[in-house]
Amino acid sequence: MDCIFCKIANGQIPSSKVYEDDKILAFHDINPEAKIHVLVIPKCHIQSVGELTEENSSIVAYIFEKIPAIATKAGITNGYRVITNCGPDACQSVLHLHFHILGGEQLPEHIR
Ligand code: DGP
Repeated sequence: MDCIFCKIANGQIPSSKVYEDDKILAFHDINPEAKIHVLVIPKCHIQSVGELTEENSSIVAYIFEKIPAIATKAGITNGYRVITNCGPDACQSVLHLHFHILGGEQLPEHIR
């Protein structure tokens, strides 16, 4: 499968890692939209929120359990925003489920 985030997850494409375990990877966004901008992905391929099912949705809870520690490890100390884009109208550009963590500065009310 020609998925850039699968390639990042399996090490074929390098990334600036913040956190990794057997299920998920967190790395700095190549095109940051805030002073600190980290992406968290499941290592298994799920296209988007729109592809979540009873069978695969536990990874989302797992990701959210890890997000506070990932944000701290990335250097975020004063709050952050978590965003996921799903589908064309949301401008999802990489079709592999991912959560943006944005922080490190006062964010505008609306971003992305
Ligand atoms: P979205 O628009 O929600 O699908 O966000 C995709 C994000 O992925 C976008 O902010 C840029 C980032 N991105 C795309 N390709 C790469 C890459 O090869 N490496 C890294 N670190 N980030 C990438």
